[in-house]
Amino acid sequence: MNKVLLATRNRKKLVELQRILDGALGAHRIALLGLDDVEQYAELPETGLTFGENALIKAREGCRQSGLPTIADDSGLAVDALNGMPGVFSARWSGQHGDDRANLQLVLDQIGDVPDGQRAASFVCTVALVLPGGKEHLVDGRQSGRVLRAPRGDGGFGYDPIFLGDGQDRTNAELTPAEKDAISHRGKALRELAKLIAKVLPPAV
Ligand code: ITT
Repeated sequence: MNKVLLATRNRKKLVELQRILDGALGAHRIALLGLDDVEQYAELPETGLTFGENALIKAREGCRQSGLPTIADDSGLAVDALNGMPGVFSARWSGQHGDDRANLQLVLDQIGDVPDGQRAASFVCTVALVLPGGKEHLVDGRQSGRVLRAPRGDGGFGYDPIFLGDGQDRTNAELTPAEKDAISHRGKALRELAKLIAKVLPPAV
């Protein structure tokens, strides 16, 4: 099987990516390694102003350090009324990296005066694949919807409890993981990634 590095320390992400890619790849199945499975190196700060720039920063460095084809993703919530923010700052919008409750509460407060018809937002995920020969690929996925006025549901993570996808009557935090994968920005991007991997990585035994 081809070994591919996923440049993250987030174990949940590794499991999720392996699950979605296994389902989509068939004969091209790959073995995903995380940053904890390869020789340690100092990670670069995510200084990009777009999801693609940040995904490439992580994937290029992972590939340079490990010599393996490397995948990295960056994702977040883009709120129309906030000019696309929190965007690349989604994980640390309230100032505290990964404080989901504080982050979503700040967004709710910031758009408290915005009427229901103007609360459109999208989850966006961009995935980079960098190959040892230097070739670079980007794929992305988007889920459109709107921001509610109060959180609903205990599933998912991040901004899921305040996000109602278009055509849905449950927030992303009220969906099962499989239901979320089927319509989410990450699910869409990863299914595109699977097609790309099947094209650019030769099948290995
Ligand atoms: P890394 O270590 O891999 O960078 P991270 O937790 O920083 O993991 P991301 O950069 O992919 O994860 O996500 C940025 C933030 O965007 C994340 O912390 C959430 O606040 C938000 N987000 C991304 N995808 C989401 C989803 O599916 N549901 C809810 N919030 C999401």
